[in-house]
Amino acid sequence: MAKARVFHLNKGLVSLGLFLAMCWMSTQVYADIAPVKIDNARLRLLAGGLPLAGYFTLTNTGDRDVRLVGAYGPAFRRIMLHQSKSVNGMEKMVMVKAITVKPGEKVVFAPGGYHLMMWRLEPLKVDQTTPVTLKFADGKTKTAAFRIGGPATE
Ligand SMILES: [Cu+2]
Repeated sequence: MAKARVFHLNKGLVSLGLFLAMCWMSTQVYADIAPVKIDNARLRLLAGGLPLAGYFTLTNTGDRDVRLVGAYGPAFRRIMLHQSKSVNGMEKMVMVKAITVKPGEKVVFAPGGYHLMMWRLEPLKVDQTTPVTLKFADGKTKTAAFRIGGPATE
């Protein structure tokens, strides 16, 4: 009887150990992914060497603020956060250091407002997709496939 009990205890410990190991592994995989949703991710491709504009909707699906601080992707030499503003009737672009999104809220990147300004490394073709990773202040990231559209992309 005593022997059987010890056996059960050990078995319990082994299961607990396995369970903890699995928890640890899943945290390792998911800890670096920001709790956000990226919808309608698209790029506006202009002719020549002009930088592209990146648009999307970013939703905070977590329970604390997220702070977007930058972006990068394998097809780009440089990506900056920009905002178009109308100043005295003139359209002007300004650099943005960070954008904070509160839990459950969203921020829209669209023509005339926030956008990614993207300098490409390689030629890109309309209707292809290319991955872009958004970078947050806490070091977490989220990657989405951005669909490449022509100059009329809105
Ligand atoms: Cu810009």
